[in-house]
Amino acid sequence: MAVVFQKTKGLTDKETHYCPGCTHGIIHRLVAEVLEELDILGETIGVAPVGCSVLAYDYFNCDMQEAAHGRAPAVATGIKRSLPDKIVFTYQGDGDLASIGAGEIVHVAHRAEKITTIFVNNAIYGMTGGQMAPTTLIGQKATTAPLGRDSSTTGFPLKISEMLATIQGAVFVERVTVHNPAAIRKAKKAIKRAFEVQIAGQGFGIVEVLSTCPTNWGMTPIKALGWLEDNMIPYYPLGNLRTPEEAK
Ligand SMILES: Cc1ncc(C[n+]2csc(CCOP(=O)(O)OP(=O)(O)O)c2C)c(N)n1
Ligand code: SF4
Repeated sequence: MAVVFQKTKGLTDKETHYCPGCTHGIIHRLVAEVLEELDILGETIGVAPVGCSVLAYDYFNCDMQEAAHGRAPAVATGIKRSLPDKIVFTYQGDGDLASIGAGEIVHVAHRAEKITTIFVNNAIYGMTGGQMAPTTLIGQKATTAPLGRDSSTTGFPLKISEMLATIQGAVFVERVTVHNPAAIRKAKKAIKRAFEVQIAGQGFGIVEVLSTCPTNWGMTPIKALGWLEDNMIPYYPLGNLRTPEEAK
């Protein structure tokens, strides 16, 4: 019988620890499929974050390095500069990248490091139990914002992709989502393009992926997908913000 679908070689056989309905797993699969399709699994080094995806080094079937919270772009910089022929990516949540790691992500773009970042924005600190992140929406409840985020005391959610798109060294910036099959196909295209930009040596690339955290949002997986569509996409519009052609 013809094989019509099989698990990508880009993932190991390890069962993931993610909660039911968490979209981290879908994003892992897309990255892994892209690495396999571009035939770069053997040359790729991923940098795992601190957050729910802290064990990503067990799931991606390529060389992996763990970094301290928020520091993945700095670790990736060292790897890429010492091994320029390798393909280097970071996989980071919004607490990791937009809070403690805000400086690292700005300066990796500022230095135009030739690495790729997969930025998983689920608008909350997942691993540590649902505290407010810089990306938490106004009115969204978190353990540290039990009445919902209030802009008068905590400001407004940070639009990382828009911010990075103002930096010349960030040559590929796109925001995607994985809340339905059509969106997942588009997300994969963006991830592939970001890695192609690195292969062509064109500069820093980032794909922000809107993601769900049913556990800390206090929703069923299905409700969480709808909440993402109704609440996250209006504030974090999807689409490409920068291509290498525009960055010239
Ligand atoms: C230096 C340091 N500060 C704080 C923490 C605690 N910590 C671990 S994970 C995390 C937040 C993770 O949230 P996010 O990056 O959004 O990833 P998610 O778990 O939602 O995927 C925090 C604050 C830590 N491990 N190290
Ligand atoms: S806590 Fe949230 S982000 Fe972490 S695995 Fe569970 S659903 Fe996913």
